[in-house]
Amino acid sequence: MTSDLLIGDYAYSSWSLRGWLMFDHFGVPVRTTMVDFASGDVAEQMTAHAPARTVPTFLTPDGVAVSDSLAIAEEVASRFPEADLWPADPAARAMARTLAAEMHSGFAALRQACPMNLRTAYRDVPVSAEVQANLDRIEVIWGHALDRFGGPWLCGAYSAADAFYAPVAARIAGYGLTVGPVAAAYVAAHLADPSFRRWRAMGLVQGATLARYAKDYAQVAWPGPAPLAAKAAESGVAENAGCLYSGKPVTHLLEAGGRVFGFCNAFCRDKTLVDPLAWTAFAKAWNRT
Ligand SMILES: N[C@@H](CCC(=O)N[C@@H](CS)C(=O)NCC(=O)O)C(=O)O
Repeated sequence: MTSDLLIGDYAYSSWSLRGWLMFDHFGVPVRTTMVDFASGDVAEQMTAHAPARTVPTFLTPDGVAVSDSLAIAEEVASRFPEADLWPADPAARAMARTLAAEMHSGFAALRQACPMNLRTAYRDVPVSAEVQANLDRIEVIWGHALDRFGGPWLCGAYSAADAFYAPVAARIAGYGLTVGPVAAAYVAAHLADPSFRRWRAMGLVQGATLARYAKDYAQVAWPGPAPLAAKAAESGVAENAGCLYSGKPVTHLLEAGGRVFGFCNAFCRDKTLVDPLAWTAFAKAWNRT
């Protein structure tokens, strides 16, 4: 059964990214509906699901609106135990829950000063004492967990704790904040993570650019791995007979490395051309010789 998740804008909604990663990164199918931040009040757009009033909100098949990322983690973990959201090892699980909880209730200065914005990256960003204290604490807890459980993710394999820190990593990278080599490697792992890249790719092609998230700092290129170069094509014959994602008739084309691939709508073509190899079906087709 497919789950339903209400999300905010891909580029700006850090809590939505966390909620969505609880599904996407763990292979739990999810159908998303966007509550558009450009269209006014979030709660007003969610009156059908009241008393929920924030995104992400997981709509359970039995009619509960689970409207908090930590609760979503627990509900997905309970309803889809085979997804292994939390580590199986009791010590790693205890640490993962501790880290997720500290993120969920903490780091207000960093969150306030550096709102997530996946559409740009900055340099020479001033760092207040409060933000530096948050960064210092983040380095301590990340370093402790990575050392104890051996990485590459906080508690070994990717867990819900990492989903909670994905937007933190995006802020550190996007605002060019200085951290030590261990934390920097963990941030880089998030930027290279295909799930994170898929979310960001959707953020670059859907939703308005909102002035309220813009900061007046010098902008730089996004610091993640360089994507495979691709562009929209007006003509050509796709290698794949049906859309790479739906199997439906091809209406939109993408060209990469002199090869043409087809999709059944503009959004799926466009999200793919931003970062083609983040998309499993594209990567499979690309690697087919
Ligand atoms: N504690 C909530 C926070 C959710 C939250 O604040 N979401 C923001 C978007 S990132 C929101 O819906 N804001 C709309 C509003 O507060 O009106 C969680 O963990 O999910």
